[in-house]
Amino acid sequence: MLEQSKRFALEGNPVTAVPYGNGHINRTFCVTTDTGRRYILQGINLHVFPDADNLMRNISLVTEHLRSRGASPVLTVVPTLDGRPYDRDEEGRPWRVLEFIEGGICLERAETENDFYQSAVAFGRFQRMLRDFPAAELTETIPRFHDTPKRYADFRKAVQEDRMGRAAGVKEEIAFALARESEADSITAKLKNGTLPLRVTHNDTKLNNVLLDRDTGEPLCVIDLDTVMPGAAAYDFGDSIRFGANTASEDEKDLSRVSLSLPLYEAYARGFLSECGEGMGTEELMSLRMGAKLMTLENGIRFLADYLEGDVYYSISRPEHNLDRCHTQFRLVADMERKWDAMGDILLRMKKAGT
Ligand code: ADP
Ligand code: GN1
Ligand code: MG
Repeated sequence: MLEQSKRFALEGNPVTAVPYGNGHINRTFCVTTDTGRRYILQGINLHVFPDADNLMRNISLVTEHLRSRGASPVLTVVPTLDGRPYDRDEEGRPWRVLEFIEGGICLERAETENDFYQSAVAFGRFQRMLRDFPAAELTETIPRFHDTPKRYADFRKAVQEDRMGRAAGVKEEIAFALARESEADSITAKLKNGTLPLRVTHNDTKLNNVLLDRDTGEPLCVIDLDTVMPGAAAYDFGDSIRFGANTASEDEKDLSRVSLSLPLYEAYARGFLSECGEGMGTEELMSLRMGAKLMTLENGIRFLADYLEGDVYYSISRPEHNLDRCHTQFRLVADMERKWDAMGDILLRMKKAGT
């Protein structure tokens, strides 16, 4: 990895490169140079992002826009020694370097309600700042990323092919998913017929994709911009809830610990709407609740499909890791169904209070 980092225009000579963070997609390292400067070195997952040129072009367009709107710090790409946005190794894998954003903390779980509130402010602000971004300029890095009906079609195919012979062991999980398929187009249909506005969204708003200021706890920077694309506000709201308002981790084995925390849900809604709630009509506001359910369901079927396909998409660190992840998502969906009215009331209360 050290050799790889030497091909970039770093300040100083790289002396260490250690695996870093908990992303499921890219291979991430923290590189330190002899001047003490730190950088993030990432091997881009070619299976997930086959078009590195357009991926890096999106990031540069989005970060330029954020900068022009006063965001600081903003994710910054460090060019190669010959001025390109990324490098390719002998096997053709693309590598990029980002400036390490110092002074931030990156959480895997919300330690306090305020942490989660602040992450909501960060993602809400991100979405607001991109309101006037010319969406047509962006390439869809992963086409139909949050098109839940398409995710269902992929899931059905994985079940049918049953490449690893695992389907017989997960009949209940498959039945759970299929029983909810009729809801899959709740957001996509409304985007298509114009009932919901198309916005530029982050699309992967896990808590560990935002940095909070280590001293003040306030938003520092939204990171992991690989999936910034046109989408619905509900996608960003929903994905944050699925990950951060779960009382357990995404891969918790003890399912009795998994539930939706309504206080965390409420804190997130407050933070998110304080930044991007202005001008949001009731239809879009109420779609946030459906976003929470659909993003959780969608991730559940994606994890299950990957388990059936032999764990080819997400990094795993144990044999049934994807199945464990699927279980937490489905358990959370079931809990949301129980708390459905309360989830709606919280949003309506906020509208009344003019948050
Ligand atoms: P993945 O797509 O695999 O999730 P990320 O871009 O989210 O990759 O990076 C993985 C982790 O690396 C993040 O969760 C965060 O902890 C850390 N990270 C990424 N970029 C930066 C950065 N510019 N500064 C500091 N930490 C970063
Ligand atoms: C992946 O890249 P990372 O780890 O932040 C995935 C998301 C999933 C998430 C589940 C490009 O996010 O869509 O929701 O794992 N990213 C991509 O934890 O597929
Ligand atoms: Mg990430």
